[in-house]
Amino acid sequence: MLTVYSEDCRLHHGRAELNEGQLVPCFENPSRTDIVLDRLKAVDLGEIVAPRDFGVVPLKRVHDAGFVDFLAECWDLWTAQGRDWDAIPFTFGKRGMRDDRIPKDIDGRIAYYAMDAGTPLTAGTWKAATASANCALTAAEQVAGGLKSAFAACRPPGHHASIDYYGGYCFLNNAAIAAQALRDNGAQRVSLLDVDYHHGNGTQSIFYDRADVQFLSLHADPEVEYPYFLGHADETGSGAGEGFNHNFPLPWGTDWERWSAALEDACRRIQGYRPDVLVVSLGLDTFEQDPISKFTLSSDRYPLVGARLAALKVPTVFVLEGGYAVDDLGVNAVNVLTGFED
Ligand code: SP5
Ligand code: ZN
Repeated sequence: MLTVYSEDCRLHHGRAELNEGQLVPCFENPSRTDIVLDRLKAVDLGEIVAPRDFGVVPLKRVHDAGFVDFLAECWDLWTAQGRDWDAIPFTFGKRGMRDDRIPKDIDGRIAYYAMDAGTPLTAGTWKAATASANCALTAAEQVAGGLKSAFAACRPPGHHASIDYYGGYCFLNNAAIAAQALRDNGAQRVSLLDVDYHHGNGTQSIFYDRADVQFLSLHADPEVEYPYFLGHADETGSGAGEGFNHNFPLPWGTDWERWSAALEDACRRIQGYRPDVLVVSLGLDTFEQDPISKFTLSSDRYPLVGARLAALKVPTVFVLEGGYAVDDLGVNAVNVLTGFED
């Protein structure tokens, strides 16, 4: 399988995130894709190519233009205040406040555009986030051009980033950007399956009122897990998009038996939709040893995930999302891909 990766993805490197009341080293760091790349090379999965630069136009097809411009200039505005630590919000707009007004001050603007205090923005974030989106766009372009599948080894990840906010370690929604580009290049229907442990709130929001992109997500129940405010089963789409959004919230401790039953359900819905192309938001934080997650999938299950997706017989773009058990992330990600190819 073709892999798309850029060394620029390493340039986003937050120092710390707020976790359980403490600033701790970021779970989402450059070693994640290093280990994925090492494993890809070890099993000789296929060619690894650098992405092409698509510019900002495809980013603004799914994201608000002011939001994209803010991500590009945030670090300069932050450092202009004499700061040299990561940019992190310390407040957020809440119910009943004027949450649609964009403040002038940099701390106010970060409060407006960020969804959490776990996603530091650093000197290299814009370069890394655009490189990450370009990886997804390049993989999508290759699949649109006739490849059966391709893997975008993206970081930072993307599925929590919505139309006009970032968070959950995500800045630009790589999978959504790829899905929109596939639509713009001739695909009539795109299915976007999100198997990350966390609900893909950003992706859901981007396509919620549309019938041309079907969104399906298997994730920990938002009653008990981040992102808390989206991902319930009764979120089925709105307007023209009614019936094209499918959430499968699952309890803490979900094992392979329960998880794979939900995957089967999702796959049947994909089959019924008859997509021209499938985009998979490939999070590996469902793994039993993941440090921030509570599902119990073991490494030997991931080839079965790939095999089930291959049985759909739809051209497939894999986009890397979460997964923080760094030592095993390479094996688990590549297990899905080899399971798909076998
Ligand atoms: C792409 C992706 O997987 N993003 C995940 C972002 C999760 N950020 C919040 C992590 C919180 C960890 N603390 C767990 C406390 C549970 N009560
Ligand atoms: Zn996740």
